[in-house]
Amino acid sequence: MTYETLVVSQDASLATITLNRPDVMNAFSPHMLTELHGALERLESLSDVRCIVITGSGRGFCAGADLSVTKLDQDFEAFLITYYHPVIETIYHLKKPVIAAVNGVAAGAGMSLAMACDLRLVSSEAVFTTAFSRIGLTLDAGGSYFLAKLVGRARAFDLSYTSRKVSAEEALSMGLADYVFDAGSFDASVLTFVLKLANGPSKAFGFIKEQINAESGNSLAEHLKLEAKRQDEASKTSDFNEGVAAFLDKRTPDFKGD
Ligand code: T3D
Repeated sequence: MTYETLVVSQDASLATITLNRPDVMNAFSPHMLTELHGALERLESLSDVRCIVITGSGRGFCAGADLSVTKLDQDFEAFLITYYHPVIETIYHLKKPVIAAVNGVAAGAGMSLAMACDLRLVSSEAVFTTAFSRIGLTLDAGGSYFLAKLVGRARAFDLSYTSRKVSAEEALSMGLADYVFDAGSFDASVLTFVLKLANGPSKAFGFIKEQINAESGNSLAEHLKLEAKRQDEASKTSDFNEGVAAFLDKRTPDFKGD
């Protein structure tokens, strides 16, 4: 499958989506958003894909909306619902780890995309900026939903009101980044990390994602019920048997994802 605005590759159980409009720091065009949604849905449907990485080509991760093509008089509500929401909701509900490898600047809806992912592995040279308020906009594409959860309410106000640039180290200190890897060996560090997820107990990972996402909307009683149900399902997987056998044999488990 080929794309005009993305490079999508698969190596065994690991799939990588590279946003590929480097001249504009991988800013979103409607076409790129449509392609990104299509690629995510396709990778979701492939049972041999067990982890998805989203990254950017060139020196940026994603600079948000491509301001050279954004129509200032467009119906923004309809536009966001049509092009952005399917991407963000697919990442959020996709029952596989979806990891942002933030290789460079993440701005506006590009930062929202990174925040919608399960984890952010960040290059030491990357920078985050909400950017929206600098051009008179509010947050979108899940930006305000995820930002407040990740960094807390006061920092979310700070980063959104000021649109100031946040370095990788500061992002790490406030929970916006989960790991910072040296820019010179970023790709290799990301690969080492994500291979563990791509070769992990994939059904359990899917349940973990569902449970962590459901936590804020559930009562404790509802959540305990969900955990018990999913634990029963996890206990019936081959990977559970393999995990226990490996523990007793004092060896590394060889999870197959089923
Ligand atoms: O229509 C819709 O999609 C509605 C939804 C809107 C949601 C949004 O995302 S609104 C927010 C849009 N994004 C921004 O406002 C960010 C704008 N860009 C910047 O603030 C800066 O460029 C960056 C902080 C991202 C990077 O700064 P820097 O100094 O590292 O690079 P630069 O020189 O500014 O940019 C490099 C090139 O990328 C440059 O092109 P050139 O001069 O080399 O030909 C620049 O124009 C281009 N570029 C960067 N961001 C965008 C962009 N071109 C189009 N759209 C961009 N967002």
